[in-house]
Amino acid sequence: MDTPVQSAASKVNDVVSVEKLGNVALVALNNPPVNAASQALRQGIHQAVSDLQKDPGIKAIGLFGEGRTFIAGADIREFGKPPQDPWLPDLCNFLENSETPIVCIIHGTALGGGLEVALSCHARIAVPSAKVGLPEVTLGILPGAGGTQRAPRLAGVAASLDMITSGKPVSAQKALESGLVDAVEEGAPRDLALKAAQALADGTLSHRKTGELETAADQQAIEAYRKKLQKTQPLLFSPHKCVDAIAASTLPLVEGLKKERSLFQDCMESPQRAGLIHAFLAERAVSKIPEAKETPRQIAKIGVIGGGTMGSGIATACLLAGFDVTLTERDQGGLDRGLATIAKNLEGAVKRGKLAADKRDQILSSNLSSAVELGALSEADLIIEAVFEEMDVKRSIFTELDKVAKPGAVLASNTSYLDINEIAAVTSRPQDVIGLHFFSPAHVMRLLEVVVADKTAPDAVATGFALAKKLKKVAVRAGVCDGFIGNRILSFYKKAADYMMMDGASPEEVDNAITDFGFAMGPYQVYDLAGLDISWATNKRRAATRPAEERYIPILDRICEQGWFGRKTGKGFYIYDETGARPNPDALKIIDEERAKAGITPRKFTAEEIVNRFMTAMISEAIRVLEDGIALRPIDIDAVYLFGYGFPRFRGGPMHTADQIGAAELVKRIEAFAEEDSYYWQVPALLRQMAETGGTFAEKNNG
Ligand code: T1G
Repeated sequence: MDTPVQSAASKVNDVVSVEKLGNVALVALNNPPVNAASQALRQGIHQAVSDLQKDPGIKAIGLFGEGRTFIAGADIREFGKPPQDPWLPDLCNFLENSETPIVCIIHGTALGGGLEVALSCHARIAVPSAKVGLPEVTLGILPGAGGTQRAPRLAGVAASLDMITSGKPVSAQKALESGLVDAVEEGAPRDLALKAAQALADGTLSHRKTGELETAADQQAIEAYRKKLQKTQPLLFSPHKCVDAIAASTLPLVEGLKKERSLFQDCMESPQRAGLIHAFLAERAVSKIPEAKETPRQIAKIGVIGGGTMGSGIATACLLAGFDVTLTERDQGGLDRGLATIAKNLEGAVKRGKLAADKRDQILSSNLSSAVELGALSEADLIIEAVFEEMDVKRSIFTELDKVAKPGAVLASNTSYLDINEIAAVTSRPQDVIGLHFFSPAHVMRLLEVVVADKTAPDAVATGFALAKKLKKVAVRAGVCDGFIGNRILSFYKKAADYMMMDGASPEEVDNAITDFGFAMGPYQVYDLAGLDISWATNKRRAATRPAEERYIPILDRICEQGWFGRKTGKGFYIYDETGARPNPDALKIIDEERAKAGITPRKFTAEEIVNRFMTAMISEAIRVLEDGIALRPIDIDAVYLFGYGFPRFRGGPMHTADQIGAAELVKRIEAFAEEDSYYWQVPALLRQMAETGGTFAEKNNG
């Protein structure tokens, strides 16, 4: 092969450049970090290809991405803003209609609009490690640049339904098998682009316009999916629209694209779209903390104190992430139970296909050790205490840790409510003490609250965040207060639920309203799952300091007095047996008795009323958490609730929901509720100010 005549790469704009090599040209995309299809990228590609089309010497074009990936999708940050030319759908049509054939090289992740650009090219080659997908549904939308029309033409209706309604990416190999890509080849993207473009020009690589193919109708698959999604995603908007769009792919391309556009527009206008994109951004925003520039301390060996559910779960999470873990307990019995729980957790990971059986064996034999004394933790780089919630016990453990831990080791407490400053004060090294608040089950739940005490060193905070990253968790920075971000808010709105229960709503009515709103569980299902005895103990702990003005609902205490602690005893607010869960008639009797004792005539609460009170309570305490500086930004609170408390992702979190409701309406609601209970229902100063002078929580995320 002759060496092609080469022209120096010329820039089309800041993010796109063109290189001519003999009778082919390469279009390189360079829009870090993920080559998002921003206006500049779209404009650059359009300009480059239209210029090349006019060059009679250019017979084929190779399109590829520089950096870590091909186009990872439309630029999410442009959503909701007025669209700027060229539109991605127009760009895709323009590329497909190009008489100069275009081959694209996929590396990294070709997602959403990125894959749609690829599907509009005339041939596609992926490197073996590449992944391709149409994740739009996870953002509350559908592929809006021809993805729902072109994917079925190449891969068929059934495979497209799987991919588009799940949003899950597939491997290059799978994409090859389904027909989404034409070949899988190893190589650097530019080299592959050059080779493939030359093959196109030579006629040795076949090419075609996807839009000219026909989709084979598959009404059966469409109907099966409609039924399935009605069952599995009844609250979500966009998955159903995805099916409608794919069903239209048997129409001529122009008509199918029109249908896709109108369904896409419906999704764009849905509040679920805004909520889901907010959730996507929240997951990433929380890592932007003042300590982000600090170098985290090196962590290889982790000590976990306490082999209960939390300690074993934390140890499991650390083992799965590749750390060496030493578990300690007070006695051999406790240790054996903890080790058995870890083994069971790992076995679960094997069953779910997350861990190979031989890797599990290796973890158990080489990475996990145990002891009944804290002295065994002298080598640990990070020690996480996860014993029961008793300040005296925690203080004595940290006093001893101060003696045995090596200098510079991070000393963490997994406490859910207790004061980290008080714990740190018993050590000679408060700069190394931090809260790492995991959520149960700790090897599954994604949230980690990193609680920063008054004297915690910035690099210890950075270490907490680095650990979360290794554990694939979402870390949120929290300040010290009773309950930090999540549990402080929870303690508050649980009371709103209890007040409704006392005044006439049954636990089941409250739970149904809250799960219909989209929460994974209602408050009484959560109480029963977590163990009523835990809340009972908290009630007792707080009894002495409970303000006289606070309305106190003793129902949970009465239920606990019967020895009913929820799921673990088979009875709580609900009864649990082989047939599932049903309301506990004896608990309902207790509720009636307590109402009678207090002279309350029960009244009806509609589902809407229940949700309004519940959400207004949650939001008002969330605002106080913000006012107190416990959370850095509103979006941190949203992340806590999305990743730790089963908040419906499509609603974006409590603060996002507050913006949807509006400050003025929230103030109005609180003032109306305050007529019954002016101690509990108080308008936070920040909310009142926003109601009077305007502004949103979203704006405060950037401040
Ligand atoms: N737009 C803008 N910014 C994006 C982005 C995007 N599509 N994707 C990622 N980022 C930012 C992200 O916020 C972060 O920023 C940085 O890039 C690194 O991301 C018409 C309408 C590509 C697999 O849904 O799944 O196309 O925090 O930390 O773990 O039909 O990002 O550093 O400031 O996640 O290596 C469809 C979403 C759009 C892809 C890389 N595309 N992105 O993961 O890094 S809708 C998506 C991802 C669409 C069309 C429709 C992942 C990734 P910062 P990261 P990563």
